[in-house]
Formats: sequence, structure tokens, C-alpha cells
Amino acid sequence: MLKLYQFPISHYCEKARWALELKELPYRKVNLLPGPHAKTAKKVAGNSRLPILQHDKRTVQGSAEIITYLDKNFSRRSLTPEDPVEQNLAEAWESYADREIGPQVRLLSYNTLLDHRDIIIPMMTQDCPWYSGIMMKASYPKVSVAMRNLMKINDQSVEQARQQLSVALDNIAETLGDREFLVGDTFTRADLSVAALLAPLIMPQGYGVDWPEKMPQPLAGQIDNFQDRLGWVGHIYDHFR
Ligand SMILES: N[C@@H](CCC(=O)N[C@@H](CS)C(=O)NCC(=O)O)C(=O)O
Repeated sequence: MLKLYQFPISHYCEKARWALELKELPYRKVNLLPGPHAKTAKKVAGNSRLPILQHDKRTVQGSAEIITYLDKNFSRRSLTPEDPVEQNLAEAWESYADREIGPQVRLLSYNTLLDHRDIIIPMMTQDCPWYSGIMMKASYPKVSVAMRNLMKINDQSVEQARQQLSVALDNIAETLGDREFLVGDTFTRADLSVAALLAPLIMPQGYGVDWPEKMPQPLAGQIDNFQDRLGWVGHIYDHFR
């Protein structure tokens, strides 16, 4: 039995969902509420970060570790290239995306969405127990301040995230050129990671959260400026998710 402790809204959790679903592995989602998640996650895995995968008696924390674990234990539709050079390259792209794309997309998104509780609370509480919305509404003023502090969201960090993302998108476009995949000639964990971590900017079907009809400003404007370099993410979602 595979069990994924996760946030539906989280793009790191999306990496794990995508890998599980691509391999057609039946699994159970345990959706946690930001805040109270910490107690459960620490009990299961030692620290509060999601995603966490449980398989029989084994616990794996972290999206990259989960993909590695799944490829080792369920070889169907491997995401890690066999060739050692390509393997290193795919893992390097994944770790680049985990560092240079994931936190930046999250910071830009929450900078806007935390000011829109009507949008963010349903996304945070999706598929959680029925009372979660009530709990989240009551604790939202504290939760939103805590999240801004935790992610160090301010004008300077927003501008820095925007610039870092722009550099990452240029690197991706340059690496891809006319090719479909970042590494070799098949879909790998490199493509999955980069696309999943950029996904909130294109709100694709299949991600695992109900997106709002449109993103509010200033996020919508920031996304517009990246639009010319996001076509590949949509292509990867259309064909591999
Ligand atoms: N490098 C980690 C990052 C995971 C991560 O940042 N998870 C966030 C959600 S997007 C989280 O659990 N935040 C709550 C916490 O740290 O307590 C991975 O790839 O799994």
C-alpha cells in the first residue's frame, strides 16, 4: 500500500503525484492542512516537509527521494535514465529546478494569493475533512502572516524571485532549442520536475488542485511576462501528465 502525505496545492507534491500516476501505481492521498500538517509530518518522517511517501513500513520524504525510491522499487515507466551520464544530467536538472524554480514560483504565487483568502483557502483545504475550511478561516490571519514570514516574502525577495525565474526560463529554452526533452530523447525526471514546479504559472489540468478561473494581480502580470517561455510546460502536461 502506497500512501502520500501531501498538500494538493504544492508543486513539490505534484512531482510525487505525477511520478506515481505515470507509473500507474494505486496510492492513497493523505491531504494535510498547512499548520496542523507539521505535527503529522514530524510524527511520520521527522520534519514537517511534504511530500512524504509511505510504502509498507518504509517512509520516504522529499520529492526527489520519492522519485528515486519509486524508480528503484517499481521499474515500470522509469523516470531516471539508465545511461550514467544522462542520469547525472537528469538529476542535476531536477536539483536545479528544486532550488531555482520551486521556491521562486511559490514565493511569487503566495505573495499575491495570500491577499486573496477567497481563492487560497479553498485551494489549501481541498479534499481535506469538512471542518478544515472553518478551521482555516478562523486561523487565516495568523497562518498568512506566518507563511509570509516563513517564506520571507517582501518587495525585494519578490523582485529577486522574478529575476531568478527569468534566468531559469532562459536556461531551459536554451537547453531545449528545438528538442522536446531536457535530457536524451525521452521524458525523464528532469522534464517532470521542471514542468511540475513551473505548473502553477500555467494552471494545467491534471495537476491535482482546482485552480481559480484566473490569477489575480500582480501575479497575473508577472506570469504574462513569462508567457512566451512557458509553451513547453503546457506541451509536457498535455502529452505526459
Ligand atoms: N525539497 C523538498 C521541498 C518540499 C517543500 O518545500 N515542501 C513544502 C510545501 S511546497 C512544505 O512542506 N512546507 C511546509 C513545511 O516545511 O513545514 C522536496 O522536494 O520535497
